[in-house]
Amino acid sequence: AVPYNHKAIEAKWRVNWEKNPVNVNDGKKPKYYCLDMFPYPSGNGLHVGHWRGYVISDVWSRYKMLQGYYLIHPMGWDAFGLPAENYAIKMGVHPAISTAENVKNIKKQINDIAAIYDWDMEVNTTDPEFYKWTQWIFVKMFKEGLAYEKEFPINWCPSCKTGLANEEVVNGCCERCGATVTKKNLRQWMLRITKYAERLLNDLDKLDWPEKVKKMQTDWIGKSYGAEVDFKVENSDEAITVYTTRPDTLYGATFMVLAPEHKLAAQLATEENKEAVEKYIYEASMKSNVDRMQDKEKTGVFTGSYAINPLNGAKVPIWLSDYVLADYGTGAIMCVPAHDDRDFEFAKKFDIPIVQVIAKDGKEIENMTEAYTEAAGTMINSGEWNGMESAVLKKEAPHIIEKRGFGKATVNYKLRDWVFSRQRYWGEPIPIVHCPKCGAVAVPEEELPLRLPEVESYQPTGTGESPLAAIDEWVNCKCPECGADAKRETNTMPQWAGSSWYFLRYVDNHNSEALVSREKADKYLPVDMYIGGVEHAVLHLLYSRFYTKFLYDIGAIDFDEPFHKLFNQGMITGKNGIKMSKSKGNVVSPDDLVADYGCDSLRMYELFVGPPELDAEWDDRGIDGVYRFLKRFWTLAVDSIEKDVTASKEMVKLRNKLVYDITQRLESFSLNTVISGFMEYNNKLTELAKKEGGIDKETVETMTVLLSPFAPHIAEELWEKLGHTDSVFHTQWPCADEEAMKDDEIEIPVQINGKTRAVISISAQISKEEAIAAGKNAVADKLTGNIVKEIYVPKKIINIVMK
Ligand code: ANZ
Ligand code: ZN
Repeated sequence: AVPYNHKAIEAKWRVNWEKNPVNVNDGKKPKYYCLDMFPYPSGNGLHVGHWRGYVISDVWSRYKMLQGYYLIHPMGWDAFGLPAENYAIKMGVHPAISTAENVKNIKKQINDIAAIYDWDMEVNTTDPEFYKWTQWIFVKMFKEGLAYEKEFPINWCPSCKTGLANEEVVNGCCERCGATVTKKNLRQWMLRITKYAERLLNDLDKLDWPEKVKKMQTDWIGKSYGAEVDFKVENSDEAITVYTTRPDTLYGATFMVLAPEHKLAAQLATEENKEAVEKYIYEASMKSNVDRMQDKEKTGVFTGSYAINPLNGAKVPIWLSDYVLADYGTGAIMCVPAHDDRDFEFAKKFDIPIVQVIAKDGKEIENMTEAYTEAAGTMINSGEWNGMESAVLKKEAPHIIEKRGFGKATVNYKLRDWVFSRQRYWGEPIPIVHCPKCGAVAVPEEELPLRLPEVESYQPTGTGESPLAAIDEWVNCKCPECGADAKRETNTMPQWAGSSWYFLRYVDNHNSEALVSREKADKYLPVDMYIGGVEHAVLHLLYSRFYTKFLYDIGAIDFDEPFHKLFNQGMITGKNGIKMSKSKGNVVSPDDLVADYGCDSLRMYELFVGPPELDAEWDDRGIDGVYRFLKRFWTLAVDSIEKDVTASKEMVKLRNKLVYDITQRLESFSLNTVISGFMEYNNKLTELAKKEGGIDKETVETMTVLLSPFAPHIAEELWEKLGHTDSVFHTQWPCADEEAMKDDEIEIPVQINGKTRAVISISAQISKEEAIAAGKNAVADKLTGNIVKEIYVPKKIINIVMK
């Protein structure tokens, strides 16, 4: 037979597919939307790690096409953000120019994967025709009261010289550059994502997402039930409201701590504590939230004032400490050192009494060495609550407190509003005008897009103003409402802005009237399958859900969750599990592998390296195994096509098992075992072919179709050799005939000491052990003695010898 020539075959089909695209919308097929997380067009090029996700999504897409769907499988560019801007600063090239250059290069490299993207749908977040709608969404949010200004100490990256959202701070460091995050008091644009907290939490139930990701979002939203309790300040009219999730421990509150930023903090200081208190407040203002929460020695200062525990009238000292955050709960807590770790540590350090109120086995602990933090046990030292189960009381206490009039039951969320402004150049200008009379006014919708102007210096100023602030002719404008002299907002949006809704735009990417027409949205959205890295589990996926819900609420679309199913692929790493990166010098380029083995082999090898959801270490050498498999199947197929063999019963059975197994593995996303399955079945087919002089045409066809999502070029070539004039992707994914898969059944007698006691029917292919087990099972009640021998004459008889 003609040898397998991957170069010629792949070149041929690229040209053919270009001329006759295989994914066609006939208006009758149902749609299937399979989306990749769109890339940032960096100048570094694609390595074999990048291929993995694209191959996974392409395999899934082609499989869906073969199941009769019209495929929506677009690609675009998330192109605003720091790398392009930093490059501009270094090289003096406008970010738009370097971005366009990078897009061109990466697009070429993505084409090498032979993924079936519909480039007519391409979007780029930096295109004014795209960001017009990013700005439009902001204006709508502003008009709905969801975008607002606030001055407060935000997370500040001193290296990127910009503010960051909470989600962008990882262990106290900038998610992007790793610098230690500090605090800066700045006027910010905020998005009221907290208004959606409950829906964002509840609707997770609707989603077919990995449990791990759902849990991360659940934890991030952080819903908790508790109570707000009012403590009167002694000798004053003031009261302090604390937020607690453990109102059951109220009798154990031996002190109280306020965040240094609490509005009463300075005021509570008595004359002799004044100086220490003011110094402490100043020092805390210089630290970041994460610094404050981290495990290190507690600091604090006593104000000199006392509060009254409303339940038992006890006098509790009021302290300030930076372990209490200003923007969580009420910024003040009641401290129960016996049952909270941080309070325990604080009480030990400052010698404050510790009163145990929950006893695990009804016994009070002599000398507590650590807090007992579980809500399990009976109440002690708690007046009328003594003897109650703490778990029960935990639920009832908020209502008791509410009834007695010194507080109320509450629900609290960890989720904060989204800090949405960045003090950088390369982002969407926030479409707001500041008017001395009207305040913040939205740029009229018909004037969008508000284009990003050219600047001389992209350098971040570090002052908290973006470089746009330096362009007078852009900044100075007229108020859209009253016509007075006004100034433009000079902050830009975070990179997440465009990626929060881009998936809606693909299906109507040239629409100048709407971000997507309702007609197209109804027809082609939402996304059925979303594929990308797990690093976006909170940030991008939470923001996208928020945007989608907002657009649903204003009637722009008719669904309120963007991504029905989510798959997170693991990373391909270099040796020893180290992330592939240019700086580590361990990047494997796909180019040589494609040249030596072909695109089909590399695609299959990307899947063969391990379970797709797990990280996998790359080793070039393994690709040879996949390549040899393709060569063997090619030879078997081409030889068989020439011969026209009739299928035996065994061949039909093997063919159907093949379909059944591969489909099952594919459906469960076990893509690495699909590839090993192909290899195993190819061996079995080859064995059988030796006996029967080849494999029949239908079996060749079946294997070819099954292989086509994985190795589209070779499949298309064989499909043509099989005599088809249409693309393999226009046929149907085969269906296993379960009847034909069944092994032949035979009836055989089961004897005990030579006497037939039962007749059972078993598969002819069954092993000796299985046959004997089935036989013993059938006569179990008669096996009363010691079995000395078990005999199985294949397909004839089972005999059990007993003493
Ligand atoms: C008394 C108490 C007793 C508490 C006890 C815990 C255990 P989550 O579940 O994370 O919402 N807290 C409240 N506001 C705080 C703030 N601004 N900064 C730091 N800590 C704050 O945690 C709620 C608990 O964290 C609250 O319940 C409060 O301490 C503390 F045995 O109140 B608890
Ligand atoms: Zn005005």
